[in-house]
Amino acid sequence: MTRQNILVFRELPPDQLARLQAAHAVTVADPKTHRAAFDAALPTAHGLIGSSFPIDKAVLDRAPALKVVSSVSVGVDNYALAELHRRGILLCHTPGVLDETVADTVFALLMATSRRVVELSNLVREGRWTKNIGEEFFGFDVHGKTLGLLGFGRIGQAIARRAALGFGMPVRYHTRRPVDLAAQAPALVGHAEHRSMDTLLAESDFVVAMLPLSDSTRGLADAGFFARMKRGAIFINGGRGATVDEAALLAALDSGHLRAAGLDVFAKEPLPADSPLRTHPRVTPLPHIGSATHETRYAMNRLAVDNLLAALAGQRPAAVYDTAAL
Ligand code: 8YV
Repeated sequence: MTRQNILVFRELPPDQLARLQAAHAVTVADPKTHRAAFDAALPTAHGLIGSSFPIDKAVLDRAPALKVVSSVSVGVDNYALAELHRRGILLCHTPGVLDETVADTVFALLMATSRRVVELSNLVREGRWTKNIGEEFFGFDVHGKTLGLLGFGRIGQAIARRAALGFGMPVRYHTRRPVDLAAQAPALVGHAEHRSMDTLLAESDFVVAMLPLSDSTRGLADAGFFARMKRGAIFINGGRGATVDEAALLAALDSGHLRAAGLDVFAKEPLPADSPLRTHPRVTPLPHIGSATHETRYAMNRLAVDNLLAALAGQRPAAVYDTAAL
């Protein structure tokens, strides 16, 4: 196999970097910190690997030799899909290996918002626990409540399993087409039911958005969406921040219509210091840690390296994203 040029644009675990260096000429340059080195390596790069940086038309225009982009993420909203498709450049990603970890993160947000975990832990930390906890600090049960899921792919189904089988929660999900549970998720047969968006919003005590970012999901959770949610319900976002109109979310919280919100993703990341979502008393914000465990990030990096090595060897990578499916 001919040695080709690889540009690594986000740090890899040393042993995974070594796998690439054993087979190819590798440049490591994170554009956020080493822009000049990144730009200098682009014109001769055959393969890119990394995440959290927009690989848009401008970047692709300066990479004429590029054959494959291997993203260390399941989400592909950082990539110019139509341009990649038009240029015949392969896009690989890392689905599957992070499903359970992201589902755990979403459940942590569900529990933290409903039981006010962060707020009450801070009460203890700040020495304000001076007498038995009274009603003003009570939370609301999670078990037995109705969970509404927007997006019912692998991660959505992992969340549904936790809810239905672990917490006795009736699950409602909304997707463009009902899922054949018997074939795709037999464990959820009898536990998860498809609903129209309006019915799901009206029925659910928790609404969890696990949506990829696309033209059809951008700003989907707007004022009308929140108004159609049940009074006192909790909103969780574990997908992409830009699927939510954050001003509408704040208004729904401030009006008291929504009880709370748990957010792992934001329209702008890192969340700007002046964002009211950062300090809102009924918002539990997290710094996009959905997949951020040692085990899962390592598995994502290993799969991304597998994908890249296979593509550069002319073999079919394990996880190719269909850039024609716009
Ligand atoms: C990534 C994610 O870590 O996989 C995704 O789509 O959102 C996270 O798991 C993140 O994209 C990396 O920046």
